[in-house]
Amino acid sequence: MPESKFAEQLRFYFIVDCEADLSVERQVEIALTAGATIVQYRNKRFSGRDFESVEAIRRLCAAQQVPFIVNDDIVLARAVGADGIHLGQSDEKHALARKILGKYAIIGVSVSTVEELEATNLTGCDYIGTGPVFETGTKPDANPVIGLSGLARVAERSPVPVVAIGGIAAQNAQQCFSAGACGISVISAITRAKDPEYAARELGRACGLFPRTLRTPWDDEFELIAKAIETGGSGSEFPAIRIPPGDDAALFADFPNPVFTTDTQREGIHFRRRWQTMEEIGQRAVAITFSDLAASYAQPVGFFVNLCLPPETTEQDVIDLYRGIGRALASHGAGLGGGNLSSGPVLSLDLFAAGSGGRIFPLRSAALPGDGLYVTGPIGLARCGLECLATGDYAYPALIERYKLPRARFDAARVLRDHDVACVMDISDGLFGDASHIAEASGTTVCFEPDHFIIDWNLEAYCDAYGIDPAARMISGGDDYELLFACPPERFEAMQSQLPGAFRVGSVTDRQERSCTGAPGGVASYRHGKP
Ligand code: TZP
Ligand code: MG
Repeated sequence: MPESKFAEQLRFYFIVDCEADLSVERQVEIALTAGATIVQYRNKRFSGRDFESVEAIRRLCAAQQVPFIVNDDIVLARAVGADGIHLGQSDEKHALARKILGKYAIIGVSVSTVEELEATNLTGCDYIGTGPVFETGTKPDANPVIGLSGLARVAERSPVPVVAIGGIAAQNAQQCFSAGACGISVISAITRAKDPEYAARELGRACGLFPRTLRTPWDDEFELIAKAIETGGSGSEFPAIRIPPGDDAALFADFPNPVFTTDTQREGIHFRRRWQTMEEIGQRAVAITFSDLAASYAQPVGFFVNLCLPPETTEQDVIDLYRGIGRALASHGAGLGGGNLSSGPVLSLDLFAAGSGGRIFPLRSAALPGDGLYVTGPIGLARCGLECLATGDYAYPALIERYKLPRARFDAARVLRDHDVACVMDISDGLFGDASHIAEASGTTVCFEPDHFIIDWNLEAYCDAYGIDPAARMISGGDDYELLFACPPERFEAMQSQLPGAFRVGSVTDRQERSCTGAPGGVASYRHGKP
């Protein structure tokens, strides 16, 4: 199995010890400081009283962007917002865990021997924990010791990365890696050591990792807002904003045809912090909000952001986020009008943008039977990029880039506007869903024509590798933020040379029974609230 980014995250797998003298929070601090790459909460006697400490550990891990796994208890994992779950052989709960924790949760399963490996259905499982490799006093009911040879046999046959467990310490860690383990998992080597900090540091070194300085949360809200605004650009250099952030409201200069739009980005639903830097999250937030302005033929003028920050957010995080926002705003000649900070359970951004509209305001309802349906560029890529980030497959950087940093298509919008295209929207949820909006609003039916699709070669390579139908992915995958528009075919021909990358995706007909036809079977778009 190729060494993926995900396999690297398994390198130093620390499991807490609820029976040790040291508090579990302190254990996790020590392990993270030493470079631990993943942390598991394991408590065979869990009660509600422990919940706060589980939350504290999750926050510690989140602040370092280290995945946090809960052992065995799917409900606890869900309640605390863990990144994944580790299940034993006897649990047989993989499918249930996937259903409850969602498709991006990390799922690990204990597998001791080759016989067990062959008897276990690992579909949907991301890694296995294999051991005990050496004698351990930590798990009284552990299976017999399998030794390095047993580990090597499992590692050789396992379709997923293997984490070695049981009696592992700095002295024997390298032997486990040589036997084929992607990671080593430890409890007592740290929690029962005479000097836990030293033991953890040695383990980190044996894993080839560097110690890290733990990031600490922010404490002075007003100072932070001031710094963040300074980083993001105060807006004062933009002529449209006469009084920039700092007062109760921003004063804008008059601008023609005011257009306003709003959007939301929430961690766990729209993005995951461990996939993106804060700067990228900020840049993406601006791009997707401005994409609605582009689809409305409006030029961006101002941007507002209300941030909800979970306790693990650091001052540097907020500054980085504003740097991303500022960079994206500057590239569009727009300024920050203001915003707000509050605390909350997950990182969330409520976004608002003001723009100056053009001579026409395109509508979803303006599609007419006889029109062709077109997109301004490649679609389906962002969804694949999102999957790459979730699985740690870094072989498709163009797809990942597309998800992380979409572009609002003002350039294409200008061409469409100059040719009086009256029906435009941006593709956020996916072609199927967004074309359905056009069909519903205009009282027409959209018929997809996969034969006309231009398949991007990055998408094709990914779909080939994963056995996906590229046309189906182009119809269902969202987050590309290309523009979708309807117009007579002659009009498209007249502007095609100015829209490199644009292509036909379907036709508009009189209303039939359904909004959309011609999609490969079972294809639909992402819909919030729908499984
Ligand atoms: N599963 C197999 S061995 C083991 C578990 C949970 C205990 C590992 O603990 P230690 O202290 O690292 O040997
Ligand atoms: Mg939109």
